[in-house]
Amino acid sequence: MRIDPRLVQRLQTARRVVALTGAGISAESGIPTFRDAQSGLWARFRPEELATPEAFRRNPELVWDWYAWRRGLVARATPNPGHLALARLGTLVPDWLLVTQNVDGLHQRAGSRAVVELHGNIHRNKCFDEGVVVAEWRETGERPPRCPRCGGPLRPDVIWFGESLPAQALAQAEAAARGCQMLFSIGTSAAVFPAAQLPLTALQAGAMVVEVNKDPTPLTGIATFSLLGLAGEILSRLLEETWPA
Ligand code: BV8
Repeated sequence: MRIDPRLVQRLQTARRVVALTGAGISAESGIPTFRDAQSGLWARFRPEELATPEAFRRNPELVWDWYAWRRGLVARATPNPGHLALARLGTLVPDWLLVTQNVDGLHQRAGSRAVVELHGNIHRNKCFDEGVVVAEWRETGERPPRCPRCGGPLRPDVIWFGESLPAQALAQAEAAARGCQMLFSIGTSAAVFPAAQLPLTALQAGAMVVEVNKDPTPLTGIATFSLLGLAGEILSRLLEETWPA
């Protein structure tokens, strides 16, 4: 499927561009999305049931082990052409901001700078009771490990359902969505708020909104352009058509 020349021309001339990514950008790196049926031991759990403070209070060891399993997947994964195309676009667009819902850190490993992580990062842990990041603790084999200061259980430093997003990151993403000329919504089901509000904010501010997604989403019918397919292929082709190597 050809990319509309109006989209290419806009990207060539735009100064302020935002890219919002979701789990779909990491799917081609072998990391299951929230909607994918989880594999193996985790097949019987839905992410929405595990990514909550209630789930952690009810069964901290289960939630800790789920994140440990996901950390293992991320450690074995490498950035894919979609991550790499976005990193390259970040060097070509004058005022570029990459906002991600993902917690896997693959954008940073692909070379993207100034990544706004709306939902935290799976590689950081914090004390469940104090809320402060904990980088080192005594490994006793207990899962979850204990905070070295207060003895409370450690938890991943990610934003769970029902938890507020980091105020500074959200404010930066919202300001960028209001002020941009173009916003890409990539690999996300556009169903979880407040992240899913960002493309709507950009639309209302008069920006061109481009969806790049494998399946239709609530955004598909209202985006300026919706490119259905794999992010790795589409973003690589877009980069090539906009700035031929
Ligand atoms: C909040 C981090 C204020 C953790 C995540 C009732 C009670 C409480 C809250 C709510 C409520 N009703 C609504 C809410 C708000 C709630 C919400 O939006 N719920 C939804 C389900 C309706 N939001 C929140 O709770 C947020 N906080 O509102 O605080 C508050 C406080 C108290 C009470 C009320 C409100 C916090 C939300 C953040 C949760 N944390 N992740 C972790 O990673 O473990 S969310 C997680 O799911 C992701 O980060 C992402 O944001 C979201 C959706 O996942 P996606 O990234 O979109 O992935 P998904 O699998 O859904 O889709 C992948 C897409 O990629 C698909 O469309 C697929 O087609 C496509 N794809 C696949 N492969 C490819 C591809 N596309 C291209 N190429 C490919 N190769």
